[in-house]
Amino acid sequence: MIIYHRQDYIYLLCIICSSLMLLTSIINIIYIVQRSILNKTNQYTQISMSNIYLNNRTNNSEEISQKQNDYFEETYKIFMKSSIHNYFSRIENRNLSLNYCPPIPPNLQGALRIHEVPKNFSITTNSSYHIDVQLGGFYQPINCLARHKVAIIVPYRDRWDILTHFLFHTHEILQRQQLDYRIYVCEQAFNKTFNKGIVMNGCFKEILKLEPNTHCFIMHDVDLLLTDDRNMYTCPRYPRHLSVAIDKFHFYLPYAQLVGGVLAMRREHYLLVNGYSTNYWGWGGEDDDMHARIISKNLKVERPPASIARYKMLKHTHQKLNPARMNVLRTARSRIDSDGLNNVKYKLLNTTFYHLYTHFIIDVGEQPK
Ligand code: BGN
Repeated sequence: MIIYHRQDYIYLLCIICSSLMLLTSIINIIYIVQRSILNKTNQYTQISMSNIYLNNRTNNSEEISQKQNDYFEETYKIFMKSSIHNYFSRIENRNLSLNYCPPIPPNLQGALRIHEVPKNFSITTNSSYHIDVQLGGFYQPINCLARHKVAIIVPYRDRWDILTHFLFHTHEILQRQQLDYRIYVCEQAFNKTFNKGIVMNGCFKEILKLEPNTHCFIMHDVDLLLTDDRNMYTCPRYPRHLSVAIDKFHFYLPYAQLVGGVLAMRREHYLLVNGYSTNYWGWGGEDDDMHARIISKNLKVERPPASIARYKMLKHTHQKLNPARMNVLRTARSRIDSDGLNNVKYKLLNTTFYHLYTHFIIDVGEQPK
């Protein structure tokens, strides 16, 4: 029989104490390293717009691709830092609470007023107005785990004031809805005829490269401001048309097939319908084509009640009408599987992470003669 002396117990106690001290030091070191990474990341609030687009609108493709490569590296480094930041903040969230956010967010306000954009608000510098939004227009609730990972796709060109107002207004609402979201501004490069379908498909593909587990996509016209935060930016069972009642249309849905304005779709549905058609050059028709795709694939279009799906449309100059849109629309059903995500041709010229949005610049190529 082994007999333990008093001395043995003292040794054992000493060993336990020193192991505990070692463990505490390791935890401290990990914490310090984590904080220093976070501090460094915070210094990178934005990177400037690409020379490719702003200063040098050249068509020389070699020059562009060299600059694009250099620029991509710089952007990528910053993106990696932002990912580390996001990763740690996710861990912090988990530590705070393991619970999912409640199904109905508790702080919704209902009908909202539209506020003027403050004079000192800028979307290219680090904004002091939406301090909980992280680099790239990214947000996760602080006290609970979001139930939805949402990408807001904003096809865009040439409407700076409107984009400013949209970002100022929309971030607050999405935070109150307790979503894990990121706003992507997808800008068509150069002064070519607008092709919203190519821009949205390109954007969808690029988002899946950046955030592969995004499952909900909301295609959002930049000129629409939501005026009731009970209209949830999530993706239920079927595609959901969210902009039912717009002030410009006297809060009345113009026709039952309309899915333009704001449309929420699950990733698998966007893939199933092969995204948007790429054949609409200029204003109009691509959304009606999307409706035909949704119905052909045996999906339905849901709508929230018009009493909460309310929007204000900001005034803007109109895009050039597409005179061929009716003819293209006639062949919508026959093109579903051959025209869309699976054959879209575009070039991503630049990616920039601003405080309030991730900015893609997309070249849609030439309109066929
Ligand atoms: C429709 C447009 C849509 C647009 C809505 C609302 C067409 C196709 C020919 C019928 N459709 O008329 O693209 O979203 O108006 O403005 O032009």
